[in-house]
Amino acid sequence: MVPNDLEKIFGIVVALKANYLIVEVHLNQKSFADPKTIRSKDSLRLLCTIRKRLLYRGVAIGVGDRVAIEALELKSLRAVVSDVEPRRSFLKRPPVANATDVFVVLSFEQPSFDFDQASRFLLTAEQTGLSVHLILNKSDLVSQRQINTLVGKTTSWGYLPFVISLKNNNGIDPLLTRLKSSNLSVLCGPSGVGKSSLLKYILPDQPIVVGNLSRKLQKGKNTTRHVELFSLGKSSLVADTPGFNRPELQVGPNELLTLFPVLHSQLLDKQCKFRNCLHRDEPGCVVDKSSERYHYYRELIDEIINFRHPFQGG
Ligand SMILES: Nc1nc2c(ncn2[C@@H]2O[C@H](COP(=O)(O)OP(=O)(O)OP(=O)(O)O)[C@@H](O)[C@H]2O)c(=O)[nH]1
Ligand SMILES: [Mg+2]
Ligand SMILES: [Zn+2]
Repeated sequence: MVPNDLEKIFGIVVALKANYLIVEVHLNQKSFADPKTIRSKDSLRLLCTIRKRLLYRGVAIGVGDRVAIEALELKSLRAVVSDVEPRRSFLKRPPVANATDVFVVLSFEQPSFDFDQASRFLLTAEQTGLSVHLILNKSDLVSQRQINTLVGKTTSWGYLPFVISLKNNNGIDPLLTRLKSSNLSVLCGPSGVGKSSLLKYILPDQPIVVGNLSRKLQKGKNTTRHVELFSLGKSSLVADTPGFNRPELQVGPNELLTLFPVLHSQLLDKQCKFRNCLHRDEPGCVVDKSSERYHYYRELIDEIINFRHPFQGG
């Protein structure tokens, strides 16, 4: 950013609205002229336009970006974004800049857990290089035995899931602790699994809309339409995002194994004979073919090699 950073007011873009950015600023900044009227609040949300200079430069600004603002009008809560910091990460779908953690949210039922879909979400999440976590919601709709079976399975994939029920207030505390220890968490998953319900539960005063399920299919109705960030205390943000069913994964054959944590960890202390081993039937391959997820890896790698189009999502 340009010099004189200490005198600038910084904020985070928390949502996009038509041609405006909604920027949240914390009021404890040195440069903030803190008038009496707003002293009771920790932060403000401002409706911002973007300096033409930035638009001409073609700078992309989206949810999660850290920006500098000027021309602040406290009465109307308006300001102008004058600069943007370089991004540390960018998640393409859902689009979020500077995310640190991806929480894949799925439900046991309504909509029911689908292994192929779960894998697609986890693999695309792994591709971001961010920390990946799994939340299984609606435990109130299944038996303890069904919970144990699914938890056993996903644990063997390398994901010890947060099992929760928002209806019965179950399992939420450890999840909340984890969310609060991350800088910027993104909740992603299919429509109707309870992403917005989770945020509404944690932040009951926020205007978060929870949807109904379609009666026939027990699936979500795409209630959340835009990405929006919410503050969890001082230094944690969580993104609610629109649900979608089939993430698109574009991955080269040599990268695929790195997206399977348990298979990939087998290569930490040993090596396959050939450096370009794709872990199919090559001699001297050290990947354990009896591992829980190997068959899924095998299907995908065969598809990639044969068609070069593993997933076409929508
Ligand atoms: N039985 C049960 N229902 C739940 C639970 N959590 C959420 N729901 C219901 O699931 C439905 C969908 O919840 P939402 O929070 O809107 O789902 P979403 O993931 O945000 O969906 P989109 O915004 O469409 O992506 C609502 O009817 C909730 O009441 C739960 O723990 N148990
Ligand atoms: Mg939602
Ligand atoms: Zn190998």
